[in-house]
Amino acid sequence: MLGSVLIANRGEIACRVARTAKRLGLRTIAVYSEADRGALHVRMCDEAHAIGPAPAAESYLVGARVIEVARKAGAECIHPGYGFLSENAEFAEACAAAGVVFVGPPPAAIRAMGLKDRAKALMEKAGVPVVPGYHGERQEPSFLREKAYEIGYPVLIKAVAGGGGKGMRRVDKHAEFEAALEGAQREAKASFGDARVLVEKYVGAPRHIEIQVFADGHGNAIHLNERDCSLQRRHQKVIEEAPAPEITPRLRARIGERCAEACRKIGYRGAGTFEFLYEEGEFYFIEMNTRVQVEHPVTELITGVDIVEEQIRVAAGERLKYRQKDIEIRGHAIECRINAEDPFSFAPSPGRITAYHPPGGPGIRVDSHIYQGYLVPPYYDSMLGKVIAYGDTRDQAIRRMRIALSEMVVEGIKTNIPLHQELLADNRVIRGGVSIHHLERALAQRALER
Ligand code: MV4
Repeated sequence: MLGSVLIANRGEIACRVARTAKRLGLRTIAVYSEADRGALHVRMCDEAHAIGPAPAAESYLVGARVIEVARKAGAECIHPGYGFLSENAEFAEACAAAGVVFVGPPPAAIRAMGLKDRAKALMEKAGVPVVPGYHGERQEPSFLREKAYEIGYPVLIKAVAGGGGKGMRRVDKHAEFEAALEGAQREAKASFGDARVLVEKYVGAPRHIEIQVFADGHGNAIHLNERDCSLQRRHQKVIEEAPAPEITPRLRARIGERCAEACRKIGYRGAGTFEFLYEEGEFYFIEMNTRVQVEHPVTELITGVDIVEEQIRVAAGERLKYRQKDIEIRGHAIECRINAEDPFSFAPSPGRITAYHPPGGPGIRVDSHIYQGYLVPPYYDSMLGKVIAYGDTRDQAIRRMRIALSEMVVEGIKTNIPLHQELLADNRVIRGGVSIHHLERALAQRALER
């Protein structure tokens, strides 16, 4: 087993990784920017090293700096958390070159999955259902336009290197295709330095359902069931839950096994997530994430698996502790992301936290890095942490969450707690199974009613 870990991240995920690493007996090594001198992850770890100025581009994103600290501190591995360096294949390679284990998949897998066309082609070959469309090499406008016609409108043009909706254009009419293609290519080139696109059938009102997988590189690959992450705004998830409402055990086993089999076929290792659009009983693969995700706790609560522990174990070359038959679903879990932002305008709200009281009690988990007196810096994303509620049933998890949100005190800054309370009072959210458009539609409706 590994003896020490450098955690190349900040905030709640750095604290989350530190907890499991300590329990496994690893020496924990934090890195921090100038803005994070007083951060909780710095206090929680056995030692901490400064890596540069507040902007992430000058600190948390500087791979060479992180590796230099890892070498000096004698870190045996680097856990990248999510964001920052977590899906950077060059960084994973640089770790290997420096003799430090990267806690994540092989660089080739990160690279392959970072390109949507390659990911789709690999998954299609492995028997995972993908969104119908064209994801080949050819990029001539007339050819792609012909493909769009064959696929049938509406279609969606997506940047091959894209993410988070950038370089994405919906096209409703054949006459509008070429202008939309130009726009998508321009945006893709500017954002990713890669103008290539793919064309897909536009799925009208799907849910976002993702499957958590794990592979150990010894031929064992399992799925840890699904999460429903449909409640999102501008590609930022707001509430996630597991299992997904209405998914039957049969459907779950079928899609889960396809994902696990795909992992075996591509020689995947580590934690991963297959993202799907789900509509009318059908799953359509859109992309794969090769990191631990923000919403991993809902999966942990329903399966009892510590996802970070398995990540570290697999990185150390060990076998997974679990076989597929060991993975069960017990109860239901729901997660609210608590952000420092105005609950109406969504403007970020950095500043000093003057009072803090976290919720608690049976079935409540809080993954956060904030404390009374903490100064929320303006440099990073606005997430302060997550409240996760667990119950025997979905209804009980939601009840516990409502009470938890009402108990929670965060003063001095604005938070989105009122938004969560509003959503958990919405009958369609309570019923479950809303589409990816629900939150933005509900917000538009709210704006009209004010
Ligand atoms: C789609 C889609 C509809 N049809 N693909 C958005 C960003 C990227 N991750 C994939 N996205 C979508 N791809 C087809 N063929 C709708 C979305 C989409 C979306 C997907 C998941 C979660 C939230 C979303 C919000 C808007 C659009």
